[in-house]
Amino acid sequence: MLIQPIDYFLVVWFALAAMSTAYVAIDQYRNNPEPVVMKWGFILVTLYMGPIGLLLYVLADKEPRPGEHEAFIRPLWKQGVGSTIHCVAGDASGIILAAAITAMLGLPMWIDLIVEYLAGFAFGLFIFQSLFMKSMMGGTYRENVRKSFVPELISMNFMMAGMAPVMSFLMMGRDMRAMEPTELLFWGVMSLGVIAGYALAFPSNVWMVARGLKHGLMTERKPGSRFDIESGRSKQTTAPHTSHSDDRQHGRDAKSKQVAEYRGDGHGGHPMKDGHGSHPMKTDATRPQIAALGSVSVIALSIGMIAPANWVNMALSAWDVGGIIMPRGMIMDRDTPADAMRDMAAVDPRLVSASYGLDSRGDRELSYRVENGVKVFDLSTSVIRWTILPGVTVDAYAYEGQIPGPRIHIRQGDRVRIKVHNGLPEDTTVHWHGLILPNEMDGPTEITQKPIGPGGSYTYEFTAEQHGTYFYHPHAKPDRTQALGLYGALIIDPAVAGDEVPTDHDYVIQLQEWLLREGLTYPAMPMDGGQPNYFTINGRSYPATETVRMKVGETLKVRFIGTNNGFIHPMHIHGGPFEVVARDGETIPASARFLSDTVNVGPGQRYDVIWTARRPGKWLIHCHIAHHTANNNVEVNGGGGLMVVIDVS
Ligand SMILES: [Cu+2]
Repeated sequence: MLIQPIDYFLVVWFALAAMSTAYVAIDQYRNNPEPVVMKWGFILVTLYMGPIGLLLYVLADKEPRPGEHEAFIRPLWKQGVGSTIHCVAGDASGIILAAAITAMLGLPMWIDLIVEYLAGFAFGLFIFQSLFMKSMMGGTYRENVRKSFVPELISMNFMMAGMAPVMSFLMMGRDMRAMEPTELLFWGVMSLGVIAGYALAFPSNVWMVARGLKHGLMTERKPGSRFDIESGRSKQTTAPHTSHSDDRQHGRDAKSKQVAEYRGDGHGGHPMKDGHGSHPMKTDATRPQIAALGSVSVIALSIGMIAPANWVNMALSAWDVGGIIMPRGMIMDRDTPADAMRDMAAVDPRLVSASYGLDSRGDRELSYRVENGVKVFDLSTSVIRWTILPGVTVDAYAYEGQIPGPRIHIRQGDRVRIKVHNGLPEDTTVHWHGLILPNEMDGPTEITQKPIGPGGSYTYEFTAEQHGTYFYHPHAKPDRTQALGLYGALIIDPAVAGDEVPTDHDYVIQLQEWLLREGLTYPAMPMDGGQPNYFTINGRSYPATETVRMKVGETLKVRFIGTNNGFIHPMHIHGGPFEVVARDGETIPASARFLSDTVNVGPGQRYDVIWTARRPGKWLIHCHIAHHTANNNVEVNGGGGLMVVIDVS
């Protein structure tokens, strides 16, 4: 599923890469006169580098017209391209294969890099470089491995110097889907890494080709093959030499002249008419030059492998954090643990099992059945998409598919049994906030009970001894899971009707903070990167909140519940003071009740207040932190977020 803009780009990229690769593969076999190992080099590199691989192929290697390959590939830069291609084909194949395997095995990033380097070097040396050399120069495989070792080492070092930091920073960046081989993003990062590695390895390859340390491109026209255009042509098709280094080199190689009309040491195509042409490759590079280049390559490699560890936690693996997306602005240090990252990660939109529009409201009374005098409730959790404003949805964790969760409305003295089923991708438990009950029914995970794992169940049973305004919420990672929507009201009517302060209307207000960015929902929390930008009352932001309708002279009981995690919300009602009649479920004795127009509702707190409609009109209930009455800083119809209108007629 495409959930980020980068995903759309990657679809385009890989479609182009597939077409480019198909073209190069077909053209190599139909039209291009070069050795098989080189054909495969370009095919693989085009697979990894997409349209860029295709560009390199047509600019540097593809025979423009029959018979021109030898002359076409002669320029030094093209020879450098060829040399880099067969390095990258081998190295990148090893690195990518190793990256996919280490990710699936859950090895930490720093071990991944070492395994990838070794695999890349082995692939490059034992397969591409040595086979290429052998097809070029003949001789034994072992001999060619020995001769290829130093040039391959230098090239591989630069290749990995480019590829390693790209992998480290992007795989361990905000969008850690890049760590999962099952995600398109993983392959996108690999492609970008190969491009960076290619760019870094190219200059050293040009030099090594120029100095006869590596071979670049060559032409192969096997007698009788479709590329055998030699018969009927004179020898000049096999390219005259142009550079002075050629002449110098040729003096030395005089003995092999009749075999190799053109040296393959860098500047030209090698005719290989018989398909077995071979000649010794001589280098004029000095040992100090090779040693100096080698040491620079080692430094580049060290920087590429080690420098990212200054910023990202290289001890983490794909098993730890693969697939998660972090909020912008979260401080992720080199020692930020995986748990901290998972705690703040976005809800995976692909886990959403149901979507609800503005026509669905939360806080609906939960129905029950009576079994042997016990009220039995079912309460299940799942991942849903919930609409908080027209066109604005959050991906939430919800009880019974609603935000807030369903209201559990019982009577003091009731025996209740609540069967909780966990449909979330992570642990949960339920805590019955403020209730006096048996310890094992209280909910704190690992303290009074084992967590309810994904797909698991747990049955809570207790007798409601108190009455008043309560609520329930998870006590397994509430930092994350309550912030994502797990909360619901628990309203207990008194056994004795006189214990209730009577009013004409009764309205429950459950507060919540949300962090919604770029189509992803993160658990809002008071820390860097976690600050909320949307706020809801009963699962809606103003102007999508409900309107309370009443008449002049009527009374309204507002039950504020701090179901949110992060802020103390100063809840204020316009149109005159209200009377605070209960706090945290406990009714305040008549003599101690007090008038106020604002109550600070902290997380977990409840206030029952009674407001009288003194005058007709529209009177507001709202939070007095002004930012909490805006929707992502936008005010619509006079506000947003934590606002409810009381319409008095
Ligand atoms: Cu507030």
